[in-house]
Amino acid sequence: MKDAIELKAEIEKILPKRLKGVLECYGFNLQELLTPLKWKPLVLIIGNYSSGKSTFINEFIGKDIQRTGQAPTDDCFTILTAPEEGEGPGDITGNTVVSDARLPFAGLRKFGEKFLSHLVMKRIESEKLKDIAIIDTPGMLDSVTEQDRGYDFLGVVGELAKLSDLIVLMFDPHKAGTIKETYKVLRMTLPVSAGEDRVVFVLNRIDECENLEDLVRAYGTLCWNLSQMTGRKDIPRIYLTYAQIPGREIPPEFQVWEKEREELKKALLSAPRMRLFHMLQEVDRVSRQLVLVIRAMEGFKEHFVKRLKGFFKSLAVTGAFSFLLGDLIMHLVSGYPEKPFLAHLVSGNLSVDTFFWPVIWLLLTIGAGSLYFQKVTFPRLENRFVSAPDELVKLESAYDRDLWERVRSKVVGLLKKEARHQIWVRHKRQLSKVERFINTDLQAFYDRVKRF
Ligand SMILES: Nc1nc2c(ncn2[C@@H]2O[C@H](COP(=O)(O)OP(=O)(O)O)[C@@H](O)[C@H]2O)c(=O)[nH]1
Ligand SMILES: [Mg+2]
Repeated sequence: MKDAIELKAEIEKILPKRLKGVLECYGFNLQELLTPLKWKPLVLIIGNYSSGKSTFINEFIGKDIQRTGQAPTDDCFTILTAPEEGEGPGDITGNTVVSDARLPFAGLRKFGEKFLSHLVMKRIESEKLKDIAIIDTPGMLDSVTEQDRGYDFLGVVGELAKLSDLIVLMFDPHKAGTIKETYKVLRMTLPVSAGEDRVVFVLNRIDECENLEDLVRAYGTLCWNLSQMTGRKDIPRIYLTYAQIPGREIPPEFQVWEKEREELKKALLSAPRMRLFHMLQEVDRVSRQLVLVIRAMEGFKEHFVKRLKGFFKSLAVTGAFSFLLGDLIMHLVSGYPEKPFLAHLVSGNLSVDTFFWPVIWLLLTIGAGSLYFQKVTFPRLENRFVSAPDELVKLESAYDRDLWERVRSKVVGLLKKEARHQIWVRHKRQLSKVERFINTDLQAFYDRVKRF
């Protein structure tokens, strides 16, 4: 944990030093990047109602804190943690939680008062909760009743998942796989690179299976449902667990799984280490998003330069024409001036005065041309890429394509707001700054975390 705190401090110091200017240049917010890294490592526990989430948490802490029961007993999101130094135990309301600048939960405010009245933080004296916080969640119900909650339940889960370092997804044999929606939210909010390593799957309450045959069937169903949801061909590890309920005999053939419960608890304690990876992945992801935005802006600049060159070429041609022929046309239309420039040129009779009209025509052409470029050509270019930003970058990997999805709107926003400014930015220099950061600083951090 000490290493984690040190490393975090270093990242927080080096990020602004290396990237602040670049981030700001492209509309990224450094603070936004640092928020998920605030405070303690977080463990989020989600799953069906009465799959045994609260029972497991109580067992982990060693105290009966959370209410448990067969019916959907608890409809609150509860953040459980030990009090900070100088603070006592007690409950803190949702409103206070989202207002506390030391905590990373400010982003939850947007889900409204109704949600905030279902958010609480419980400060409990517990050694286990010193270095981590656990979030207990109300169970998922079926989708019809989901709407009755009065707030965007899945939105909240997604927001919390983004902040969490470890996500425990708990099922029970009766409802193995009814949380497809949740899984979709998880996939959408978690960084691609986080992969599944941040998600732990648990099939709980296995003691309620009649016999081994029944258990194998439940396990098979869950695997099937998971593969449907994840699209993965391999099966992730699924912890098979049960709680020791007083007065309930565990059939001997199930006792081989007893140790899985302990392993799951150990996995929770690995959250601080996961936090380090999470932190680096987060920084990694944003840096790579930044790279894509810079490449898009460089792409835009290149298109602009190409247009500009074309513009200069045609300006040179029309300029030469109007220089030579402008006053000739005037002469043909109105008889004035008496002797056009071309006639002077042919007779070799040139003086400063003979250049008056050609220069006027040349300046007029340049003026009109620039105006056209500014008012017509440039906005057209801008509009073209606002409606087709994908043409700005070539995406080589699936990872890049996924990142691009998340920054596309940012690119469009930049084009709409400050396309003219972006033309003057030296993107290549900015790009090499970010790439240097990814390849040296970030790599060094990764190497260190791997050694922990
Ligand atoms: N048989 C059995 N019952 C369990 C197990 N875990 C929890 N329960 C019971 O299931 C009910 C729901 O548990 P709870 O922890 O409230 O579920 P939650 O809604 O997911 O928080 C309670 O009555 C628990 O006693 C288990 O592993 N085996
Ligand atoms: Mg509960």
